[in-house]
Amino acid sequence: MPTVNPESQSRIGFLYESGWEKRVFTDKPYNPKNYIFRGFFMPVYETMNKNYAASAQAQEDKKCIRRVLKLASKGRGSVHPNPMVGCVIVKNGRAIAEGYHQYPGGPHAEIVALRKAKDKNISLKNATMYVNLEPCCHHKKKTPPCVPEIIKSRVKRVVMAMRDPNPQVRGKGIKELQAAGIECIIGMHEQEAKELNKFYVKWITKGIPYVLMKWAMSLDGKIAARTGDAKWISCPEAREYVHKMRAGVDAVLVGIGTVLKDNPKLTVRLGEIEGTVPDLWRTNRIFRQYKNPIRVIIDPGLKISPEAKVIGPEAKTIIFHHRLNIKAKLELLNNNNCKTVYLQKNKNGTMDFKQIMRFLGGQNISSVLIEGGGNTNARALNSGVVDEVFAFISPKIIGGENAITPVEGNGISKIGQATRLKDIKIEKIGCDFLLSGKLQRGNSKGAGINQCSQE
Ligand code: AOF
Ligand code: ZN
Repeated sequence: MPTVNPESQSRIGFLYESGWEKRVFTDKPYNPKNYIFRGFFMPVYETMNKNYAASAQAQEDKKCIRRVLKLASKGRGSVHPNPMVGCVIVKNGRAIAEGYHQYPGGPHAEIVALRKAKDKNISLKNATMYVNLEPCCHHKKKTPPCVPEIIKSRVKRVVMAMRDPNPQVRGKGIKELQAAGIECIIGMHEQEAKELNKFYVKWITKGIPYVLMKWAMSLDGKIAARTGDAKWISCPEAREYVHKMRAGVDAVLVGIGTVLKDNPKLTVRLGEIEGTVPDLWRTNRIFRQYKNPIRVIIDPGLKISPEAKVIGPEAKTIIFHHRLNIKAKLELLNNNNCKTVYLQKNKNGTMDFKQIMRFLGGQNISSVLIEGGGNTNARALNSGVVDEVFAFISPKIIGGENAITPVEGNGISKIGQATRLKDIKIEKIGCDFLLSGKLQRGNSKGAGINQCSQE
């Protein structure tokens, strides 16, 4: 299996450098108001003064939070829709226990670390707990809340990167810790923490998944030759990168056009490797490092064949359609690891991506990778559901006015109306380039691409 440079995964799997210092370590005279984070109702500035910022303690805290973020990221692809959370407990300058949240329903990172410390019989009096997300305090969920256990452990401080945006927590965990006399420091490496858990943050606050869109094109902007042949525009390393992206999301979405043309499987094919993630899917007794995403097909006319490779035991498939009176076919599909979902067409005569995303969010799907053809991509962009675009660019020239491009439809009439990306990154992946960026909000609808045909 070819290896992928871990550095090249920064957008999907690794960290950005901190913006935290800029906000907290200022040269301005100390003013408590500067240290109250916007919208937060509790003063957390006691420890955010200049003395703290310049202290060896602050440097130590930052280092530990960086370790916590790394630990947390080990849960990528297996904890969703839960957040990735890591925890380190430090006493007298020594890390005595650490852990991370491994799978939904499993113990939270704090509990894993607390249990390890307990096994070692170490008193946590005067210890500091580091965690990238505010500890949970709510009930009516799979596991008991962490805050009471943290209070019982008698740690002195809890340093965290960000508040939990879950409306059931959002500051209440901190409040309970502070009420028990535990010092809380909030906002350390906050930007990285939010980036790490961007799927969770969007899903838990908006109820819809974070949407990535990926395409692979030639230097002249074609995703296939005029005959439809597309195997392979991108190099093996770039294709492997896409499999890693699939392994990191909850669902992969394509239109029926792609299914009929390419008959893809849309599974993760990185080999079954003995890994650290338990066999959540109970497919066999071998530990799998990667899970397959749910496959989502937009198929208005329900043209899909039950023999298609996107249907089968390897992964679940959700098919959105608007056909009535086809009971036999629906039964056949539904008995084959599929869920068929009837959706009304919208006023443009196409399926409403917003509705699709709301449905998927309701199924606990917190991230979707769109690997559509040009029409699916156009409609998804036009509906404003896309958060981030990944364009693999291969140094090949295909040519041909009938060779399709990554975003079809009518397009815009004025360049000023173009959909823009921000936070651009360019990476070299094998012999291809990957240009990725987030969609600028308020400008995410490419005008005119709504009139493309249904794929
Ligand atoms: C933490 N540490 O490791 C995680 C947290 O269903 P449950 O019991 O796993 O609870 C999920 C919720 O708990 C999730 O929505 C988020 O608010 C919090 N996740 N919190 O302190 C962790 N995974
Ligand atoms: Zn918890």
